Amino acid sequence: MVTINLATKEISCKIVYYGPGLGGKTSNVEHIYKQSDPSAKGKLVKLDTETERTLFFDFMPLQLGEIRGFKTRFHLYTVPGQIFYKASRKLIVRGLDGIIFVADSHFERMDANILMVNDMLEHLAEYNLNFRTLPYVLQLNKRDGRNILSVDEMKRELVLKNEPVIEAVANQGIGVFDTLKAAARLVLTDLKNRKHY
Ligand SMILES: Nc1nc2c(ncn2[C@@H]2O[C@H](COP(=O)(O)OP(=O)(O)OP(=O)(O)O)[C@@H](O)[C@H]2O)c(=O)[nH]1
Ligand SMILES: [Mg+2]
Repeated sequence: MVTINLATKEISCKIVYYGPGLGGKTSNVEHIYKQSDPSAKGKLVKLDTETERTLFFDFMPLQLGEIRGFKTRFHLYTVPGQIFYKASRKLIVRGLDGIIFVADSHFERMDANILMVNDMLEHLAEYNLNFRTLPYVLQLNKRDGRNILSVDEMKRELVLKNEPVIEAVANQGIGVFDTLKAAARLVLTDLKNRKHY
């Protein structure tokens, strides 16, 4: 849920990275963390297992410029992609303003991508969030992999509406900021279009 603080002139939004296990969600946020100016970022909070799989969430607040004199603050979360953390994913979806789906481009991960798309749609429906109007970006990650599907094949399987589709190699930082910018733009446009603001 977008919150607007009139006293501090700040707008805060929540963006969640969703997707299958080991798809590269945490790598996206880590890259953003490393590349962001210290004055613009908060702490990167990570709760993970000994093998660096996200256990509950990764979270980082990030300041991304101003609109009409208001500072825009984005809170970035990643869900744990392992199947059995479904309950944690549901908690993290609560109150979100935008989603970035990080798909794994490997041929053998397509089933896992589709499973997670359905898991995401299920959780959104549980909170009565309308996917049709929700800011949503599809990231095709791991484009450096060997056994990967073509962009067209992936789009055929995974595009759900008219969302921006961005190719990435998250652990090298390729496509990471383009993805975040696309999502931020959609969230801020959505905010402007809402009549009750
Ligand atoms: N080759 C390659 N490896 C990547 C890419 N993106 C991430 N990785 C690696 O894939 C592994 C998993 O990445 P994470 O970012 O931890 O994946 P995750 O989606 O957060 O995984 P969970 O927390 O378990 O859901 C790490 O070893 C990353 O370095 C990529 O584009 N190409
Ligand atoms: Mg993770």
